[in-house]
Amino acid sequence: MTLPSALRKVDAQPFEFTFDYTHTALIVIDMQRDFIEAGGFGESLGNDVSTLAAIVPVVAGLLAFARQEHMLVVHTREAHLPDLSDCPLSKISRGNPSLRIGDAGPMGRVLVRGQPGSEIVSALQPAPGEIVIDKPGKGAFHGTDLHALLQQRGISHLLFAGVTTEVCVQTTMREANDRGYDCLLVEDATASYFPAFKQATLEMVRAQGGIVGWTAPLSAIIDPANHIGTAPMLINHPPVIAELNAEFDAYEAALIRHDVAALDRFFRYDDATVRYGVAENLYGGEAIRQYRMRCAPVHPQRKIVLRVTSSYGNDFGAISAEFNAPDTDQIGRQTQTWVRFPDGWRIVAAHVSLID
Ligand code: TIU
Repeated sequence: MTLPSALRKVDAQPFEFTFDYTHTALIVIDMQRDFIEAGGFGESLGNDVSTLAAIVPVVAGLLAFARQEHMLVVHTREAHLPDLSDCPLSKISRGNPSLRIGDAGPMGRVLVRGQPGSEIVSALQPAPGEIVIDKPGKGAFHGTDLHALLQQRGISHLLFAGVTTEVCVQTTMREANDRGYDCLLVEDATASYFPAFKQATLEMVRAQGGIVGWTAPLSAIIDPANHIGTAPMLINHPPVIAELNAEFDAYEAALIRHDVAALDRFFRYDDATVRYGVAENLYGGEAIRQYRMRCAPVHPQRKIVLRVTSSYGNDFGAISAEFNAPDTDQIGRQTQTWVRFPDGWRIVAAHVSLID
């Protein structure tokens, strides 16, 4: 697996867009059946949905690129709670649609979470570890924790794809721009029911020196000539340290309550994972799992007395801690090496020992 540590330079409008893909997320807006297939909300508003389906292969190509580069991927869906308590009356009552939000249609209740219409189309299904956000508004920041999720992960740059260009995509891009993100809209990975509105949106986004952001086609983003070197590695970046400490706290809590299933999940299940315990050398995820099932609980008064956490880049860290073990009067030490995988942080090596 290559480490995500390169800068890219994209030939974009109104000028070059530079991004470090360890600090960039792809936001795929509302590629759900309600907008793209017949029988959903888009068609109920009187739209011809066929123009939207055409971008699915391009969005799939962009997703493949983002995954290859280990970028954070966020999918959004415009979908309300079943009781519509998060849907303003103005949104339900606006206009004269053939089906209103919450009505039963050919793809279940229109624009309601969990209904077939709110599913992301099959070719663009989220992969494990990718974030999926159900949003009540047109903008993905309104009424969601998207900003906090991006801040936690040190994200500063966003690539945008999805539908519809001038409604949910543009609204979200403007929200992001006001929150300090550099945003690039991928021209051929977005579509509108009204081609002229798409064109106007591309132009207004990049006008006035990129007043809202940049635009570029997919080909300019995936061009291998874009690589312009290695980004400086962020060491001990506070959001990454906070994530590692939260993982450590959760691991420690699972130890105290002897939650074997939870403890198992913290270790990467892989032959290369190693755990040196106080009295055993365990090589591989299976050996660690077997040990967990037979090991005794830790002393309930066990306390962490010192902890040092370090991180290198967004996806790698080490935690060293001293703990007291009241039953032995000795000082315990443990060191864990953590790596962020698509489904979360996992320990890949650990060492526990006791000294007098
Ligand atoms: N109607 C329309 O163009 N769009 C929406 O209602 N939602 C999104 O754009 N996702």
